[in-house]
Amino acid sequence: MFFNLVSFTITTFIAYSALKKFQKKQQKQQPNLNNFEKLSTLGTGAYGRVHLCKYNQNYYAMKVLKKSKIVQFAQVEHTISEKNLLRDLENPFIVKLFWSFKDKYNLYLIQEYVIGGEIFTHLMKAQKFEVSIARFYASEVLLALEFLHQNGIIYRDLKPENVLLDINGHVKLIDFGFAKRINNEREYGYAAEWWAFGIFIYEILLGTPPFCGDSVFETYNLIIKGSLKFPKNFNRDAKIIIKKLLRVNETKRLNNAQDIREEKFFNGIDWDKIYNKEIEAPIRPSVQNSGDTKNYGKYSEEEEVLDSTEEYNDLFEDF
Ligand code: ISQ
Repeated sequence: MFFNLVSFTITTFIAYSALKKFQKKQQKQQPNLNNFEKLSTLGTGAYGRVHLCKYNQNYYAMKVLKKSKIVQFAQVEHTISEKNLLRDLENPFIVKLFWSFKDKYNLYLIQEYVIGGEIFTHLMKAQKFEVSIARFYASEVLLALEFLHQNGIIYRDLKPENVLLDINGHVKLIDFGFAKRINNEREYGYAAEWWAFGIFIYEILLGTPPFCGDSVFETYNLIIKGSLKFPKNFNRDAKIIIKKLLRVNETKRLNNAQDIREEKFFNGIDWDKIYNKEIEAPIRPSVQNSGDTKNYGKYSEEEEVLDSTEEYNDLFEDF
């Protein structure tokens, strides 16, 4: 009788411990598609959509990439690289990737939901930003690019549409489909990145990009001519830094973060405070709750067309 009781107690204890261990493991395990409640569309692109979604009372941005489209546009390498890069990166100004998974039709990237929308939207509303506002955004973007370059990565897609604002108005870079790992220090891509940074500063100060032709060909010609136009009363320090960043000859171009930080345009910037988000942002996005989508455009919620691509399955093994 006594032994029975002991054995019962031990068995119960073991079973209970096993159950607790299982529950803990379950909690730790990565969620799957069924765990996410898909809400409205935040954006659309050639390869798929980004949806607001909810999991465990929290909101996320779910980027859904159609395998068939990725194959059609020869973007298999880019999407796998986007996932791997984002998974490895941690920086205050870069969107966080929480989980990724795939099914028969799609690839899924579950990223933090950046509630303030694109800086582009705020720029269009304001038409252009004052120098002090542009300087703030340029400072945060510079730190993001500097971090990427220090990690041997070139972003290659800087534009106001890819810079989002968080709840407090600080920037978050999204979309790492074009980003590239570099193994050569003296790589030409860094100079091209800082060129894009010059375009970014120009665009947020004036509301339009500096080189804009009626066709790609015309735009290209304007770029290689490098003839820049500034309005009469344009800020002097801004003009100087933009000119240095947009020099056609990349060997003469301002092309490293340290030198750029030291330009007069950034005079007075406390870089540690910028990094720690201790400088109050100039625009605080207006939101009603943590799942508010008012800072994003409206999209029709189309029924998904499922075009199975099982034949491509091995292409996405590394995703
Ligand atoms: C995060 N929040 C909102 C929109 C997004 C779009 C793409 C990637 C991440 C995002």
